[in-house]
Amino acid sequence: MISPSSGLTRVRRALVVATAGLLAAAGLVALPSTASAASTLGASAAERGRYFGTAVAANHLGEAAYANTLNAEFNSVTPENEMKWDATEPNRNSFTFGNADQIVNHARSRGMRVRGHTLVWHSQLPGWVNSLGASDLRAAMTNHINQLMGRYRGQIHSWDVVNEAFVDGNSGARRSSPFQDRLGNGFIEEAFRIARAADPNAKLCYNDYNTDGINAKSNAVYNMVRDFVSRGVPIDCVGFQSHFNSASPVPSDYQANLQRFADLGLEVQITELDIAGSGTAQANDYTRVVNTCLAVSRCTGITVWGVTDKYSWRSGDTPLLFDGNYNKKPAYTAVLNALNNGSGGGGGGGSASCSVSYVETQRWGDRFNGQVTVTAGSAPVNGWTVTVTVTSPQRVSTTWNGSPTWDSSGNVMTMRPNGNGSLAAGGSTSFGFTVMANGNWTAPRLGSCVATA
Ligand code: 9MR
Repeated sequence: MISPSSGLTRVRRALVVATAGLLAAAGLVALPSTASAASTLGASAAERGRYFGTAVAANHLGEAAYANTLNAEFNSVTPENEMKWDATEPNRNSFTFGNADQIVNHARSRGMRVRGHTLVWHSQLPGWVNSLGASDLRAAMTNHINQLMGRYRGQIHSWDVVNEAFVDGNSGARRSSPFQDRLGNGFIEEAFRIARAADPNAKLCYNDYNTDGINAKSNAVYNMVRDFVSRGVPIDCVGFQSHFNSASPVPSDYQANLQRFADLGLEVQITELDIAGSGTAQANDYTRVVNTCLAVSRCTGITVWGVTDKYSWRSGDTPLLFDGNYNKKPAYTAVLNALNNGSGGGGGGGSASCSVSYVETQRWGDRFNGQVTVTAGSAPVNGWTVTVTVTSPQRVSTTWNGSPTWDSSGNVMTMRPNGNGSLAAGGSTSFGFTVMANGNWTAPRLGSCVATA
């Protein structure tokens, strides 16, 4: 869903670009020959139509080096803790907005945008919320969303309406919380409906971690948001926190995962990025993340979870772009280069692209065969990923010329090459499958083709 304000922003941006082009043609301004002119994260991201943000803590804003780095480099901020329930409503219907106001004012007076984080979350909940029965809890959740979103109405570009509602692991199950346990599965949908009315111009996001690659948890989120989209439940975006370390590295199917959510018509945002480590390895991982967002046209921005290693929530680690003395790390340079389309190393993205087409090749009384052709763009590709979604109660009974994995519903097949997936520029390959119709003859839906260089 696209809010009127973002539509206007886009039109305005297009006009600015067109005007600059005319002036340049008339020799009135010098336009950079590439997008590499910008020298800060925010400005470089803006040239790619995206924001580059950071989590901010109000109690550090008085530190000159912190504020200077923030002000120079970033064009979006997320209050790290100041908008959470325990910070804003420590006692029922008694709201404290001082620290959140400080961050919002700091950001907006300097032209930075603000992400709201977070309205409904199992963590950092004051004790009184835990002791409410269902109808009181529903009233409290409604009031909390209305108060928070109402105070900052029109000032927040995206809100994390619900945060981390699914468990880790293979079950795809919901996490126990007062909301889940007392209001049931419908609490997420209820929260989004309340949020839409409270600030119709904010993008409404579901946000979670360990959902960055294709796995049981991200499949569960995918199924939920696809259902929301199909039933008109108001949702605009999905946040991928992207807290990475050696146990949870940048996934190889990161882009394919973001793309499948984008293919639902939703924005995707990288919301809490940090990557444990240092030096070149860390820089290369950051490059991959930036290239992933740049390769997904609906990926509208990246937020790192802190300005400096000095204050990272991962104490003892160095997961951010500025070191403890606010020096730019190799990871910083890698991010800036990637945003400026330089060669940041680490691969991913690049100019490799592919497209897909579908044809039904045969039909019987109870089933049909489908064939998907994958065609490389103007550069060679080394691999590709395509999602194929069938409509329940259809079932895919067999596949050929590809290596499939399935989501927990059994409706979404993620197909990758069987062995060597390289294609020459313009080259193509096909895979096929049989769909048991079970009375439903709807054609399968294809996600975008995602290529690796
Ligand atoms: O960075 C936040 C840290 O200062 C808090 O102590 C912690 C409390 O739960 O929350 C951290 O931020 C989390 C974010 O709100 C949601 N996703 C995971 C983040 C890191 O734990």
